[in-house]
Amino acid sequence: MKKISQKEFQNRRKNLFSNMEENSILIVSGEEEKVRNNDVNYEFRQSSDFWYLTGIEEPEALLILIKKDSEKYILFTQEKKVEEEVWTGYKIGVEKAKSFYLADLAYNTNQLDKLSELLFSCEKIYYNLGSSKKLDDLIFTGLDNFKRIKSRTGIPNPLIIDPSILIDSMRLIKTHDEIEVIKNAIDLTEKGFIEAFKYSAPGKYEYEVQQIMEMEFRLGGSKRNGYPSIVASGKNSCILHYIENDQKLTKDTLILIDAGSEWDYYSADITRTWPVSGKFTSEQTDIYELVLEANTKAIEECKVGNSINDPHIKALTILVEGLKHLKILDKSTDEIIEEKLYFPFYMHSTSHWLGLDVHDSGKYKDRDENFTEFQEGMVLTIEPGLYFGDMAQKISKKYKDIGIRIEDDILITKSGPKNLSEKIPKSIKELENFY
Ligand SMILES: [Mn+2]
Repeated sequence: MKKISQKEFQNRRKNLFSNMEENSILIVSGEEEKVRNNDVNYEFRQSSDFWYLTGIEEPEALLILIKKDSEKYILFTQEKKVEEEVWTGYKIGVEKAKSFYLADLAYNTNQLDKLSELLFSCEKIYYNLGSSKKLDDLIFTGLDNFKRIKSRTGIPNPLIIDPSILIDSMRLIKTHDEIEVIKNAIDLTEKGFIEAFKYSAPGKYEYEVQQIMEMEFRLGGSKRNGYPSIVASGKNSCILHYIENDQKLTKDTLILIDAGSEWDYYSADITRTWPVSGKFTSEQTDIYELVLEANTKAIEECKVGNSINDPHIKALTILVEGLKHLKILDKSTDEIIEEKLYFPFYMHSTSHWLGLDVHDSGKYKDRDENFTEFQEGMVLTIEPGLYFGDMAQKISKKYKDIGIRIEDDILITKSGPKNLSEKIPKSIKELENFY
């Protein structure tokens, strides 16, 4: 299955260079190890921005791009020491940083003084203050020194700019290869869901269903999940980020799974809800059909010319009209939306960007509240839901403990929305067929 090539990482750096201003330097730091206890660290995952630009998984590495007269790509990676590699595995080292990862120059992370020299030779520094204590210190010390000599040079401090102003908009538009990789993550997630549909039954535990599903992710080669799986049966389905996953499935209730495998750092994000006993009750059917209609109609709104707000308004309007039809809310649709009377039943938004992060980077609206318009290559989720948990039960008891969300992953194309997760069953008929 496809993975992102070094050629593609190189193209991304080229694009980034072309967006950087002349006489500037850009720094993106890799993730640092976090201690769990004593000499055991938390499982390492590279920072998404650093991965996006390098494809390097080593902790504490640094990427530097300098655009001044020419363009230079510099890497700092951990020093290669045989005595340490025998404990923690092979390091990249300066040779491979150049030969395989295509850096023009490479240093060890214990040579950071090289970076101080480079930093203050540019007018602008793209750096996300606060992203690394070590780099923050280095930059503040440098600024201090710079100020001291200002009385003689007259040169003002370099301007510090958040690099996400450049990187986020690049990550928002997916390339052909990125879309292929996201499809792989979704295909593995589909396999997991199919096994979960088949396995779930009264008497099984949520964690068992989770294991059966995630085994498919792992057997397919996915290293980890894009986020902790939500496996929520019965009233747990009304808790949006329920991850305890330790309850027994009981008959005539629903089970909601929100999960996504990660493939080559890209995440899927799918939700399906189905009946534990294999048959939707009439109350469950009322709510399920409504959420499904909101899901399918909102997907149709994912087209060039619309904005990220259009599918949300569509889904919300359908859900509100449905709640009126079921006699749960009784004001006009406009009033219900204006006064947010739907909130106890639907308290989250319909979409988020999807990519290296499950809630991927990219702007939703600008400071003047203009929503981002869809462009070819954007990938987002459509995930309407209705929840009859504690907030809703103050208004209506009839649908007590029913929580339903249906989530698909959508690619914006010139010819309309492409539902990348359309193969994962979601009609009542298809879901009941697993029993
Ligand atoms: Mn989601």
